[in-house]
Formats: sequence, C-alpha cells, structure tokens
Amino acid sequence: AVGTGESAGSAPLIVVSNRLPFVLTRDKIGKLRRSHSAGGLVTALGPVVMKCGGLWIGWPGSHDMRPLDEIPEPDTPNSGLKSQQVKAVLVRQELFDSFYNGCCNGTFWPLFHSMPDRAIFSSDTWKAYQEVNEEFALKTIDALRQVHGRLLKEYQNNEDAMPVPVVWIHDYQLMLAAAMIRQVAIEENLTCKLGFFLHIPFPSWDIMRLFPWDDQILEGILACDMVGFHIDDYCTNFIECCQRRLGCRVDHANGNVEYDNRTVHVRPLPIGIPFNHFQQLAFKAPRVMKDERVVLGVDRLDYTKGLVQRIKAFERLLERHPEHLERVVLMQIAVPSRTDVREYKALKEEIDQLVGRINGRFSTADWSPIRYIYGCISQDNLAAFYRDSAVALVTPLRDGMNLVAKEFVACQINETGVLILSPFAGAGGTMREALLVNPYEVDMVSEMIHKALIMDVDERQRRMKLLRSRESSMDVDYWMASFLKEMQLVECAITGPPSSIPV
Ligand code: GDG
Repeated sequence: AVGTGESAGSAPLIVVSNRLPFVLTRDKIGKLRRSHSAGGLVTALGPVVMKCGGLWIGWPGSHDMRPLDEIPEPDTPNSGLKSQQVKAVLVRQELFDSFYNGCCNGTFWPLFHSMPDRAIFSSDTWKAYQEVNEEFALKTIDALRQVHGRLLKEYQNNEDAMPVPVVWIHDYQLMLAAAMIRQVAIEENLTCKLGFFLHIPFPSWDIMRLFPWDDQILEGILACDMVGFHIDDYCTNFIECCQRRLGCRVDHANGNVEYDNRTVHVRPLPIGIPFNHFQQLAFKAPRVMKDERVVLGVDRLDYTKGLVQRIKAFERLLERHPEHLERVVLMQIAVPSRTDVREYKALKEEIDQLVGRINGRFSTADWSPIRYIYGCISQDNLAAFYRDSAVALVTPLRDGMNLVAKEFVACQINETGVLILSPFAGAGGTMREALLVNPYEVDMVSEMIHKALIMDVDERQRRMKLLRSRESSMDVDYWMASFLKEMQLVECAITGPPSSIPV
C-alpha cells in the first residue's frame, strides 16, 4: 500500500505524464538505477505527491521490457518518490516510436503549434497513440485501486470524510487517457476527480479540424472535470472546438463546457518557474563569460523556437548597426532534441551552415559574432549566462508558455538585462514589460536588439523589476496550488453506484 500516516487528510494526487520524474537504466550486472531529472514540474510536483501518499505514472525512459518490480529507492530520503509511489508504463519500442515520434511529435506537435504543413497524418501512428494512451490509463486505474484500498482502510469508520483522489494528466501525449480512466472508474466506483493540463498551445478550430480524429481528442480531454491551459487564448480555442465540432453548450465567460451531462471547467493557469531556485543559483554561480555584451538564446533545437529567423536577425543587426561589431556576441545554446526525427536533423544542418556563414563573414582575429553551443550545459552555468547577458532573445514562432524567458528574469539579480519576447509565446501575454517583437520580421527583430542594447539603465531596471516581481509571486508552486485549488472547486462527478455513462 502507498502512503503512511503523513498522508492522512490530504487528497492523494496521482500524476500521469509521459515521462517519470527520473530515468531508469540498468547497469552492467542488470541492476536498475535511477538517474535524476531536474525539470520545474518534477521539483514542484514531486514533494506534493510524496507527502500526500500519491503516485506518479509514466514511461521510465527505457525500452527494457523486463518487469520493474524492483524500482530502486531514491539515493537519499526526501530526494524523490519512494519506489511504491511510482508506476512505470512499459511499451514495446516499435509501438512507442510510432506513438512518440510518429503521432506526438510528427502530428500533434506541429499541428498544435499551428504549423499544419509540417504535420503528418497517419492512421497507423494514430492507432499507436490510442494503444499507448490505453496503457497509461490501465496503469492509472491500477493506481486508483491501490489508493482507494488504502483510503477505505484509513477511513473505514468515517467514509464521508474520505478525501477524493485527484488524477492530474499532463500534456499532448496523453489526451485520450482520461476517457478510459473515467469509464472504468465509474464501473468500479472508484471515486476521483480528473484534471488535465496542456503544456503546449491549443490551436484554433480551423487548425484542429485538420486532424481526422479531432472529435476523439476533444472527447478525451472532456472526460476530465477540469482542463487547464497556459493562457486565455488557448481556452477560447478549446471551447470553440467543443462547440463547433461536438455541438457542446458552452459558456465562454465562465469557461464552462457542457458535455455528457457534466460541466467541464476550462481555466487559464499560466505555469511559472522555481523562481527562488534560479535566483539562488544566480547569486552563487561564478562568472563563465568573457567581458562582452552578450545577446543570449537558449532553446531546445526545435523549429517552433524560431532559431533560423533569430540568427538572421542578428546578422541584420551587424549589417545595419556596425557599431556592435567586435563588441556584441550572440550566444546561442541549442539543446539537442528529437534527434531521430528527420525535420530536426535538417534544422540542425541549416543552423550549422547559417552560423558558419555568418561567423565567416564577420569574424576578426579575436572576435566571432556567434558562439553556438549544440548541447546541454549545467544549470549553474545556465544561471550565470542568464545573469550576465545584456539581452535575452526569446523569439519562438509559437510556444505554449516559454520558461526560458522566466528563468532569465529570475537570474537577473542586477536587474540590468533586457528581455526581448515573441508575442506568440504564452509568456508574451503576461510579461508585458518585455520588448515584444514579431519573430517572423527579421528587420524588426534586429532593430529591437539594437534598441535593447542602447536602452538606458533606468529603463532597463524599471522593466526588469516589474518582471521579476510578477514571476517571483506567480512561480511554479503558485501554478500548482492554483491547479489543485481549481480541482477542489469542481464537483466530484464519479460517485455513487456503478452506472454506464457512455464516453
Ligand atoms: C514545453 C512547452 C512550456 C534549456 N537548455 C538547457 C536547459 N534548458 C531548460 C530550460 C527550460 C527548459 O529547458 C525549456 O523550457 P521551455 O518552456 O522553453 O520549452 P519546452 O521544452 O518546449 O517546454 C513550453 C513548457 O513545456 C512548460 O509548460 O513553457 O511552451 O513547449 O527550463 O532551463 N537546462 C539546462 N541546460 C541547458 O543547456 N540545464
């Protein structure tokens, strides 16, 4: 059984995400090892799941299909979920590739970022998506049974006081799982509330309808009681799709969709970052850059991030404002991502060539305009880069939120840096004191970099102070608490005797 006495009273949280909060590998003698992963989601949600005696369900990062009954404990107590709080979803490699590289990243990623020309539609990968979502749903149901068993024991004399478990499903890889979970939960009378958060944009009806099985996606998400998106626009898009495709009655003003005799709550819940953690890193990290004015870009190497346009804009800056030659550098960190997908390989080649051409064109004996790191750097070094850069250039063509913009701000302890931000990132909606620029228009971006580089220090500090104050209060813990509060407010629809609500 999960949980101990410490869990009494609080509702158990079951988190379902594509990846577990750590990677499992086998060493030479076949023993399983955990290696830590340090994303903001893990840092925020991990302790909550631990404390409430909850569970985390996800893929462990390996295709080893041997049973995982001996998932190792975390290295030190309090550093991670106990082994019995984790359920690993094991999927055959071929099926997983078709699901992940095929449907998730070949179809939904470009489509949901409003780049339909890049999306590949295939019934085979869609089938894989359905199958893998089913695997996740089955594991989640197992987890729910386990949690229920424990709660029933704990509350045997006082069932009315029993907290309602919350299942929180994450992201575009798992848009169908809730439908199956709800169906079985109803059949087995497993009281729970279902929530979903999408980390990427939700597209407009015009784009969504291009997906041949769009109704199933909408119904999958609507199987939840509460659905969160980063910003209002994505909520509006989702609600409109439900209305137009499924004929649901909707209430835009209150963010409600009527479906299957239930009200589904749709809420904008902009994600934040572990602000204090990044700020502390910035206080501690030693200097790693030379004495140059740095324009910084940090991204996964992905076509949505607008890297090609950004690098071209920097070239244009050097053409139009030669006073920056030999004084300013563009430091671009590009983290390898989805390297076995053709489009990502092609993008890497394009960037390699572009950087080579521009450096060849402008470099002098002791200066090159672009410093390009294709790889991942430590978070300490990242914090030092954020702290010591003059400008952060966050110019995605489309982005759910964009955490880099927020981490830059958290590390700006001297408050002298300038954030240039795309309005097509979710962050562009709330970080109003940034310099907003359309990333598609190379001239405008180059002029914006120039403006940032010559901005007087008072204005820089005024803008940065406001940005920092917002991000420090609306951090990742605030986001998580807001989501869980919204879950508390929704009525529990899965209660009472078994019934047969069609899903
Ligand atoms: C998805 C949505 C949404 C990057 N380089 C290094 C490094 N990073 C870390 C950053 C940041 C993360 O990667 C990137 O986060 P983003 O938000 O920018 O982008 P996605 O990965 O696309 O995330 C996005 C997010 O989900 C959350 O909802 O904001 O819109 O697409 O945390 O710090 N970390 C280290 N070295 C690097 O070189 N250590």
